[in-house]
Amino acid sequence: MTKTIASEDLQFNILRHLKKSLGKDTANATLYDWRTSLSLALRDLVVDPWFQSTRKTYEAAGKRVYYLSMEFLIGRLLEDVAVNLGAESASRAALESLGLDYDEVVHDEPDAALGNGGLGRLAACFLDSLSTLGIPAYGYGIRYEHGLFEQHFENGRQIEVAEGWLSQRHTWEFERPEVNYPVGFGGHVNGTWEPAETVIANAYDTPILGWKARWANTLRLWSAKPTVLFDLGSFNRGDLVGAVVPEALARAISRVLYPDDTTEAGKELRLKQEYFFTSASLQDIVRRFKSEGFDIETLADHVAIQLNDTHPAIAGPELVRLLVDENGVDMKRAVEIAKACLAYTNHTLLPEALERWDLGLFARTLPRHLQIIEVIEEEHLATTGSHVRIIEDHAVKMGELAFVMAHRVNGVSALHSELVKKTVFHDLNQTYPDRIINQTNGVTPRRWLYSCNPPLRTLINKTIGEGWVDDLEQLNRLEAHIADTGFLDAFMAAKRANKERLASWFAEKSDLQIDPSAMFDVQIKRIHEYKRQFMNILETIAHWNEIRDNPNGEWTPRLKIFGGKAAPGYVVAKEIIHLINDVAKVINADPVTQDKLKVVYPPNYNVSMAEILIPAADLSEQISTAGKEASGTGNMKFALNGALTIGTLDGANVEIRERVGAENFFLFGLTAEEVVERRNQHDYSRAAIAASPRLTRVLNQIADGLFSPGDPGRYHGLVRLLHEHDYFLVTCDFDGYFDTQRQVDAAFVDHAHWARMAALNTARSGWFSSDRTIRGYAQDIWNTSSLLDRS
Ligand code: F58
Repeated sequence: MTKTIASEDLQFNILRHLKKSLGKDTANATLYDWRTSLSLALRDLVVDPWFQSTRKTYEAAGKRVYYLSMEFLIGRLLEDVAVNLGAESASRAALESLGLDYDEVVHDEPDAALGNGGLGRLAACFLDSLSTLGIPAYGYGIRYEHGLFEQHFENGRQIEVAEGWLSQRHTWEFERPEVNYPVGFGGHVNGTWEPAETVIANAYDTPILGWKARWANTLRLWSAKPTVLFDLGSFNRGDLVGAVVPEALARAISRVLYPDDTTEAGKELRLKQEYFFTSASLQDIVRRFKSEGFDIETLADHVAIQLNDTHPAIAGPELVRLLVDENGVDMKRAVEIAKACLAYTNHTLLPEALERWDLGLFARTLPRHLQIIEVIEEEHLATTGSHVRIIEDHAVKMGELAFVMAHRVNGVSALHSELVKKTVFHDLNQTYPDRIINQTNGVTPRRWLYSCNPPLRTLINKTIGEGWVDDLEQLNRLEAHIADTGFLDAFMAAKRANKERLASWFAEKSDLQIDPSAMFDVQIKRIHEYKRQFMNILETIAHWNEIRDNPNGEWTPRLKIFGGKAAPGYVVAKEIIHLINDVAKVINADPVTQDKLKVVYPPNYNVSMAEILIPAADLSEQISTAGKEASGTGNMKFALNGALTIGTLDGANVEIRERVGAENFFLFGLTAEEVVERRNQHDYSRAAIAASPRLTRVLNQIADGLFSPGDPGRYHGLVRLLHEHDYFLVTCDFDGYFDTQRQVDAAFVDHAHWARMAALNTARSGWFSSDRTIRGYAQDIWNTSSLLDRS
């Protein structure tokens, strides 16, 4: 339980750390020094709850959850820790008395961006919920030296620059030089595996504190080190570069987060990264299990391993290898034990995103694992009569491997889980009919409402108390106030305050003047064709045309906000970014539409930017081609913060709409089934373009170079794509989207009604807490429970 933290004590400890840990005095301390000192002072307070949780876990001798993920998109931690400790106001006061501003100090922290997007952020939300719920758990991943690249725009084009979060001290982690494991690659199997190359995985632990500091789990990230630090022989022979080569090769494994898997080059390194962290994690898990004196036969009673997508799917054969080769378990039994421990979460239906490794590469890198996979495959084929192979077409199929080796496979929204059964794993689902289940994603209310939205948090606390923070469904108590105009006014005043905060943020970063009374219409996510940022910008142009055609009409002022990065090798996504920036330039300079329409695209969208944008949004764009977005989690964050959604029946949009009410959601577009049917129609995109004068006009304007006057051919490729291969049906959904946007315009100016719809979105989004999701995993997959004593 939290003790009240006195600001005087905190101030004392900040000054102590400044002097004793950083060797600085107040006269020459920088913002970095103050932030680090505050972080260390707060970190001191995390250690006791962390130790207590570990002690209780050992005493209970029950099951631990191990969440294996290539990505943890954490963002900043300082505010998170302050909030969970109940030390926010003490920190504010302590800094103030030192002449410092808390918000400025907190915002100085770089994001830990060890992830690409939704999948990595989900892992971070899950860690938060596991700790809040008091479920003993470890997150396991890679301590990348460079997280997700920084995005810059040069003349509207995306440029990638290496990110360097570790160039500063990362205050939250504890290095564990004594916790290290060898990880081998290549070589031969002569009875036993003799790897050709070995690197060392070295652990770094970050405590993850739950709400009210009742519990803390550990995020253990692995860093790759060489077995021999330095080749002194080469050095002494004068080969100065050769002397550091082994070190450089080993360290390359944890050097950088893969921003995509679209390039051939570096694939081998990616496979090595996956095996590296999976092997180290499993060695650590088995070591911990054995240290408690349990019989290896009972592993699955103590260990639940969740695979976050296929990236750690090598865990199946690796666990079997550890059991057979290092613990003398019989092969058949080892496969059984491994299956009982493992479960797999699928996050995508895009076939190109399901990993497959070239057989030659796989055999060269992991020869022993290939043998084990052959045994697994043989057993699967022989015992079930299934024809689905794991090794096929000269490739190892990691989705199939993960599926066969898991006792449960889950999708991440109701629609997605059904589509997983019908499409990617259709045949395996027939063979193992009870294996696929659903666990709809969720988001942590601590970060995504309590911390990022102080005005709304204050209003909610005043209205229903603070119980919602770890019991989010309590938000439904707000519904009792929905007819109270005082409450609705206060709700919209909170929104307004967030919009003003965002407007000043924009003013600081650019010379753009933003009117906070305009509708803030936001699409923030990775740039991908299926997410259809392209459709959004086409609609923006169409709307601009209509305003120009009738400049004295009653137009609802709108600010279109885009944010997101494209994978460096994804050419079409990068062209879409360029187009959005080019369109923004033209529209923002147009005196006719000046106060009616603006387009902004702040570069380098990340977790911290989301924390400013989401609370300020009026409209949330969730417009993917139905059947393509597995779930979405941004969609939940927006609804929770009182934005209305314009969206398709895709991913978790379906469940959001069911919960907030169809009348509080702007629906358009083809359904997943209609999408499949439409694709079978001849020349569907040309037909859709021909049937829409509005879209035809926009495409002609782009093709004529209206937005790229010096380079009129710049977007011919994109325009042609829509005519010839509009796989994501932008053309077919365009008119429906445009018309629905006009309904949004009309609704927005009815302030009272909009306020009611917005407040209902917040009141009815409680189910989308990641606490609910984690309870589902604990019950349906892991068979674990909370160790919190709720006294
Ligand atoms: C996302 N996947 C889904 N993948 O697209 C999204 O619908 C879902 O809400 C989210 O997972 C959480 O379930 C996703 O983010 C990746 O980032 C891959 C990482 C590895 C490289 C390829 C992209």
